[in-house]
Amino acid sequence: MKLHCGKFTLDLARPLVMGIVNLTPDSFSGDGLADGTARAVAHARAQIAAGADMIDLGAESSRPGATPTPLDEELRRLLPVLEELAGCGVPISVDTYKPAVMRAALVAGASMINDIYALRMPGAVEAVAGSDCGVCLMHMQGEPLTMQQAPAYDDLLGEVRQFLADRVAALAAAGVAPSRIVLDPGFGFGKSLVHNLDLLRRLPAATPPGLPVLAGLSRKSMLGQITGRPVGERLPASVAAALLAVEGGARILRVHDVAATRDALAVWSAVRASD
Ligand code: 8Y7
Repeated sequence: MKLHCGKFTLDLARPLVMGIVNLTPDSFSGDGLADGTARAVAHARAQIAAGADMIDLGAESSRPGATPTPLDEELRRLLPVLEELAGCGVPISVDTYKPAVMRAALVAGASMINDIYALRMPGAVEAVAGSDCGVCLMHMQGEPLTMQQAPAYDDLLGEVRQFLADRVAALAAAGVAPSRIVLDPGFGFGKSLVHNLDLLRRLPAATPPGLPVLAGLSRKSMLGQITGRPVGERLPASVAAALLAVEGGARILRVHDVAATRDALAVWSAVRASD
């Protein structure tokens, strides 16, 4: 399986690692890098040196309870970092749901758009359709401000899968090739602990077949609920969750801790590669 993102073609024969670079001042995982372009660029380069196959830049917080970031502020945080990283040799993904940010990011050299709203904002599909960027479509119930208040499903796996299938159809109708699309069940986005565990246990049933799956579990509160540990002490739990996602078929892992995740994947590959 291959994923086309701009000028890059990613081979998903082995699971890939996407390193998270947060440009927000209020990142829940304690890695916010606002107002520090040089620090953010250095952080991204260190992740690439540690084996990140791609980088995800986010300048608007999407943590539970977060309030929206104004467009000009998001661009002010994002563009200087993106411009410096655009030639770094790996695809740069931009985590945004605003069509104007998508367009500016693609001009500035982004190869992928990672949208927690799965391109549901008016104009978002059009913003990516005219380019050849990769697209990550994520499931979310509700919106960040309120999504964790009372998440509820009649049929969790069926609803997540149908939502993603509908979004793929909307992109296909706009001319976006399936080879550009990766799907994400959206761990923690309008989900209780039980929902998150069900998704991880039954990952293949949560996504329509045939397209690659990205999983974002790194340092998330579900891991805090399980281990009782604060966000800064969730590395072992994050690595365990990442491996479980790979066992469930995930092909891209969105993580804060690239080196540790790569080591875990090396062990996984050594055992599974000869299957
Ligand atoms: C995810 C994500 C976040 C995720 C995708 C965090 C932006 C919260 N989580 N994007 N973004 N998947 N595709 O814990 O799970 O990093 S923000």
